[in-house]
Amino acid sequence: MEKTFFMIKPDGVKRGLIGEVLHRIERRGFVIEELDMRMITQDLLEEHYSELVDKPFFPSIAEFMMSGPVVAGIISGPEVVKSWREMLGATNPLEAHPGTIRGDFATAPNGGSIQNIAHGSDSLASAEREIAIWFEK
Ligand code: IDP
Ligand code: MG
Repeated sequence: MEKTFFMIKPDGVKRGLIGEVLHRIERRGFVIEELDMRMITQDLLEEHYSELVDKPFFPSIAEFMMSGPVVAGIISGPEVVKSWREMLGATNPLEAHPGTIRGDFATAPNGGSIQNIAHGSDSLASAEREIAIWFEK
C-alpha cells in the first residue's frame, strides 16, 4: 500500500484545524499510520525543504514553520500521494479550489510566507525521502 508524508503546519494547528484535517483523511478512507506533534528545528526544516533553502523567501518560511508546533504524520492508501496532493489544493491558496483544504481554509500569502495549513509529499520519491527524514532517524 502506498504511503505519504503529511503535516499540519503551524497555522493549521493555531487555528484549531487539526481535527478538521484528520477528519478529511479518515473520511476519505486513508489510514493514519504515524502521528506526532512537535516543533521543527532549523536543521530538520532545511533538510525537509532542501530545494527551497536558497530561495529569497526561505527565511520567512522558516519563521512561519518554526512559529509553533506542527502535526506530522504518515498516511496510507491507494494512490495516496497524488490523492492527498489533490485534497490539499494549489500551493497558493488564492489558486486553490473550494473543497480542497487550502481552498477552504486559507487565503492570501501572509508577510512573505505562504501559509497554507498543510503539507503533502509531491511524489513517491519525495514521500520516501520525507518519511525517512521525519520518522526513521
Ligand atoms: P507545496 O507545499 O504545494 O508542495 P512548494 O513549492 O513545495 O509547495 O513550497 C513549500 C512551501 O513553501 C509552500 O507550501 C509554502 O508554504 C512556501 N512557499 C512556496 N513558494 C513560496 C513563495 O513564492 N513565497 C512564499 N512562500 C512560498
Ligand atoms: Mg512541496
